[in-house]
Amino acid sequence: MIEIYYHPLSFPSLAPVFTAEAAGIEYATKLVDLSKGEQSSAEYLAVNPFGKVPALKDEDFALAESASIMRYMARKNQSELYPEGIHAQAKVDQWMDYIHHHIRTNIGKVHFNRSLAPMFGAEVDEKSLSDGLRFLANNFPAIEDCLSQQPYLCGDVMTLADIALVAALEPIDISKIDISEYPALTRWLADRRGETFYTNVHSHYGAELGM
Ligand SMILES: N[C@@H](CCC(=O)N[C@@H](CS)C(=O)NCC(=O)O)C(=O)O
Repeated sequence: MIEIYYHPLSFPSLAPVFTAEAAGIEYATKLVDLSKGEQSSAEYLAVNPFGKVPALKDEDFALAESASIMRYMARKNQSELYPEGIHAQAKVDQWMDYIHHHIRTNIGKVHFNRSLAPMFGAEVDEKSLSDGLRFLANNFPAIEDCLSQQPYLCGDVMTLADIALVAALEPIDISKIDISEYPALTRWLADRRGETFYTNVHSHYGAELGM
């Protein structure tokens, strides 16, 4: 059975977990306790040499990087989440890249400075915080525009791109990132969070740790 090494507060980790749920793939999660530095243990580095979560093990095959893991699982199971065809897959890839570089990275900046730094006594970087908020304001409109015209990022059916976006948006509540000025995105997120691929994992981000 596929094993997904993860931490529940790591939103990159949640993307492959949501993918496995949405694709109906049997999987087990293995907690990597980042607070204890388990990501740097020799045992874990043998699975993910980058020392980060998530990682996947499928028998003897090990893989790092959330987007690569998502594609691997979808391809292996011929899931419609990564529809066949060079153009269809390129569009999914396009949105996954956009979400990774322009949404997830900037949510990470805001989340770190508003939630994680105070939680762990780290220094808040005000410039990084304001950059994150500014870049999000620049990049959310493209998503709003897309979702106001069609039900999912790549058209009429859910794909890996949508799952990547759900995972990227996980910390917005705890880190008070307001998306209410984007009504299509707000509605879309509420709908996705009501689906079993999400509710089978948790009720909300941080629920596993009583947050
Ligand atoms: N590009 C990677 C990012 C993974 C990542 O940054 N994971 C963080 C948790 S969100 C991590 O493991 N940090 C531990 C460390 O850097 O020591 C992916 O998408 O899988």
